This record gives sequence, structure tokens and C-alpha cells, in this order.
Amino acid sequence: MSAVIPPEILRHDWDRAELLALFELPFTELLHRAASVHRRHFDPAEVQVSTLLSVKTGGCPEDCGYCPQAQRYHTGVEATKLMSAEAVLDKARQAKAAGASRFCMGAAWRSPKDRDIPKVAEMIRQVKSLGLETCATLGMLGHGQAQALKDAGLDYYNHNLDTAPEHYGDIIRTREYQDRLDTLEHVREVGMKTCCGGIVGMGETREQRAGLLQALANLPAHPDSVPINRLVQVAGTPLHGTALLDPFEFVRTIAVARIAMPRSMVRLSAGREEMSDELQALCFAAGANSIFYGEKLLTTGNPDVERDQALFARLGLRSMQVAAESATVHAEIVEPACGQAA
Ligand code: SAM
Ligand code: DTB
Ligand code: SF4
Repeated sequence: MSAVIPPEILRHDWDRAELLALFELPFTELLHRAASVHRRHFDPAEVQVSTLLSVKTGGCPEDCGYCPQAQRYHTGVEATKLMSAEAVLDKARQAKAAGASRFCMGAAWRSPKDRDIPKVAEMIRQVKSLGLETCATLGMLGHGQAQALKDAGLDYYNHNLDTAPEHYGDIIRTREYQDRLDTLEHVREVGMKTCCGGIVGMGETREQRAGLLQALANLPAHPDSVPINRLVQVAGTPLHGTALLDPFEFVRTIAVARIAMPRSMVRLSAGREEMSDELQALCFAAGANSIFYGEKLLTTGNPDVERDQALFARLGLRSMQVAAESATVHAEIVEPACGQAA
């Protein structure tokens, strides 16, 4: 095996066999390659920190087999109305004080109604005024809707491919893969950054995990952020009871994502609450450089802030600061708590 790693360029022509071959490397070799790529593009001690808020929970008409917010599954999640901009601002202030640099607003919609857009736009304006990066995940978006959100100051739009194209129909039937690609195109067209990843541990094969990463890396532009979620199994959803994924296979998925999309933020996303500190450390070593931070994801749990601060301190990690061009107003200076050495 050659010790020389060719300088990678941003490739959009990955074939499945190449990615599968990376998955099949000895674990230590794969980690070494991914860590080398990570260092070429980022400071490996820095981790980008996003906080999520569900601004409209549950009651969703879609049938995503993993999702506790789909109305058709009986998961105990109660449907709520859209939160007020004031209530969202309050949560965003708390997230900033705890050390988050990006605030992501999620809604359990198939797609927003046009009448919802001005309400979400107001939330975005208010969150942006705190100097936070803004992200939203609201379902499928038309071009005009994407433009209105961009005009309000939205930095990122999250819309996941979720799984490989050939596995998709086993998980979701109420919308097509192509619908997802169309939304991502509308987001790119208006100049917003994309946050796009998927879920592993949904009973897919290794080849299908490679297929998800292939679909992501071969998009016209690599997503700026790539959330890799490990399925959070929720009772009442069809995927509850799926065989658990080998934790090392999860780390391999992170490593291959890092190699295939060298300049993207690879986010160690849902599923961290059930992960040991050691497993998370392996994910950071494999090139993950972003997390969701705060005790809740959308409806399920996430490690509490104290646990993450202790983990960052033990591993010598720091939270990445907001890029200057993303932060408009800095009304107050809040020292990020996450990432400060103990
Ligand atoms: N409703 C919008 C949509 O689906 O596009 C936005 C919110 S939706 C909850 C955002 C993403 O969360 C999904 O695409 C999926 O990747 C992830 N997600 C939802 N439930 C999950 C679970 N139980 N485990 C891991 N990830 C999950
Ligand atoms: C993403 O890829 N993961 C986040 C975010 N984007 C919106 C959502 C995870 C949701 C986990 C299940 C829940 O809390 O409801
Ligand atoms: Fe609805 Fe989004 Fe959940 Fe699918 S993932 S059921 S679209 S909230």
C-alpha cells in the first residue's frame, strides 16, 4: 500500500466502488487517510457548534420511517403550532450564551406554505441580529421561497438526502429523491449554503452507505455542512427495532465522508447521546468537525452542555467561531463556554 497520498481536489465523479474500497481499508489506515485530509483543510482542534430548535413540532403528513414527528406513527410527540419570533429569539440567546455559533430552526413540514415564509423570515432576522449563523430545515422549498429566506438573512438550508437512492423507497414514499435534489438546487440557485447529509443505521448495507456518500459528493457543489446522523430509534416508528450498526462502521462512514468531501464540515449529528466519549473521540479523529450542541435535537435527547464541555476539555477541542461575514451585529460579547479548557 502506498504511503503517498495524492493531493485531493474537490471531486464530483466518485464511483461507488472507489468509496466502497475506502470503507474496506483496515480501520487504522482509513483513519490515517481521513485525518490527513482533515488537517490539510482545517485545524483539527476546532469543532463547529450548532444548536437546534424545533419551531413547529409534530403532526407531519410525510411517512419518513425514522421520524417521531410523522403524524401517522404513534410516538407520543404532540403537535404544536409555529412558535413566535420572540420565543425563538429567547432560545437563540440562550444557545449563544452556552457557546453555539449557529442556530438551526426546524419545522415538521412537508414544505412551508407561502403564508409561513414571512413568519420564518422574521425569526431569521431576529436570530441573525444576535450575530449567530442561521440555518433552517423546513422541508421542500420552491425557488421563490428560498429567495425570501435568503433575503431575510438565512445562511444555511438543511435538507438531507437521507440514504442511497436505491434504499430511499424502503424508508420514504411520500416524496421522491428527485424532489430533494430539486430543493437543494433551489437553495444553491439563490446563493445559500447547503447543509445536506443522511442517516445511517437504518438497515442499509455498506454499499448503500457508500451510495449515500456518493450521492452527496457528486452533487453539483459539495454541501457546506454534511450531517451524518446515526438513527435515533423511537418507539412507534417503523424503524424502531432495526439491528444496531457496528460503532466502527459509523466511524468509517465519517472517515469516508471526510475524504470524499474534504472542505465540508462533517457533522457528528443525531445519535450522540447514546455514544460513549471514546466513540465520539474516534469520530473527531476520523474528521468530524461539527456537532449539534444543547440538550435537545428536535424532539429527542442530545448530550447536555456540561457533558460536551467536559468532552471538549478532555480532548483539547475548541468551538469554531462564526466567520466574520456571517455575523452582522454583535450586540453583546458572550464568551463561548464550549471548548474552553478546564
Ligand atoms: N421536515 C423537514 C424535512 O424532513 O426535510 C425538516 C426536519 S427533518 C426532522 C430533518 C432531518 O432530521 C431528516 O431529514 C432526517 O435526516 C433527520 N432525522 C429525523 N428523525 C431522525 C431520527 N430518528 N434519527 C436520526 N435522524 C433523524
Ligand atoms: C440533521 O441532519 N439532523 C437534525 C437536523 N438535521 C435537523 C435532526 C435530527 C433529528 C433527530 C430526531 C429528533 O430529535 O426528532
Ligand atoms: Fe416530516 Fe421531516 Fe419528519 Fe419526514 S423527517 S416526517 S418530512 S418532519
